[in-house]
Amino acid sequence: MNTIKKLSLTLLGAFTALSLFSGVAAAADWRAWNIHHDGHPNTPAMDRFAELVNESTKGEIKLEVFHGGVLGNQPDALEQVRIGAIEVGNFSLGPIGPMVKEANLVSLPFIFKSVPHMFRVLDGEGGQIMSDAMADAGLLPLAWFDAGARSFYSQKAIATPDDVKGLKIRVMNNDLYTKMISAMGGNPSPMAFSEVQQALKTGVVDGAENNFPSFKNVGHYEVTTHYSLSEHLIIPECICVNTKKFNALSPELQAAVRDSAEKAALYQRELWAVQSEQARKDVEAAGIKVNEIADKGPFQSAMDTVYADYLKANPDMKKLVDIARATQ
Ligand code: GTR
Repeated sequence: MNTIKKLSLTLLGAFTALSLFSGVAAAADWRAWNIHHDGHPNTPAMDRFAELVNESTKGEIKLEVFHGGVLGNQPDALEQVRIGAIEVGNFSLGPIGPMVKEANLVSLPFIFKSVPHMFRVLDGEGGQIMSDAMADAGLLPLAWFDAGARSFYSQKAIATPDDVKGLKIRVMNNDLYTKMISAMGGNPSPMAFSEVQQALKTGVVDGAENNFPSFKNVGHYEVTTHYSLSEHLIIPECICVNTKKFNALSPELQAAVRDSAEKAALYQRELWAVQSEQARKDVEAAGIKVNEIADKGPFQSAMDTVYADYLKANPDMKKLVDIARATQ
């Protein structure tokens, strides 16, 4: 071994001993993924999360949020968090379903009666089962965000499932959504969120489905004419952290990170309530025709085969479906 190597090994040893015995943990740089841009409620909520983490851990965790999906599309970013290449993110549970079976509960169309009903399920036994399974898969949920309900938009009003017949509809990556569209006679087209505006504009797809803030924020309303309130999916979102990195923190740091996420989620829900109303007003003012669907019964009945096939292939999911249905 040459002298320089020996010297550097000695220095390294001394440094390790020093940091082990000084009791000072090294500061960790954490990156957070966010798909949204300015003008969407989740962006300031994620900024608030970072501020709270940085303050409450006194800089022991330095969290930086990367907005606008610059760290990759959602399925890729989820894999990155699972392996710990990105520490944390604001994710929809939609694309988590293909990775964590239990999380797919929320992707069954019309499983929840309303957003408050969804939160009651998440806060109960059903939410615990989902959280445990997500944590086992490397995606530990720290808090839940509101993402309202998803409805269809296209160049025509949709009032019955028949109106979806023959339409090419963009969906997120999840077999349940392709089956949902096929059950209405439409042609599902799974695609990354970042590609949807162009696909709508060029007619690669005839329509898509989302909540008002996303419909507005990335300009889908500029390239469609009608938003039809089918509200077929109520999908929560999480602040999810890499399980191993979270579990490796001291109990104090874990509490600080969890508390920061919970506070950021409360803030997000407040912002959501105001800004989703505002997004609807804004797109209407820009010329979008919004149609209510008084009777959602035909959409719900069209999902009978989706449920039957899904529960046949995944009989163990019946327990969660029953829990959701029994939750008042
Ligand atoms: C949004 C959601 C995003 C993403 C997007 C999509 O409502 O907040 O995480 O899932 O929908 O449709 O891909």
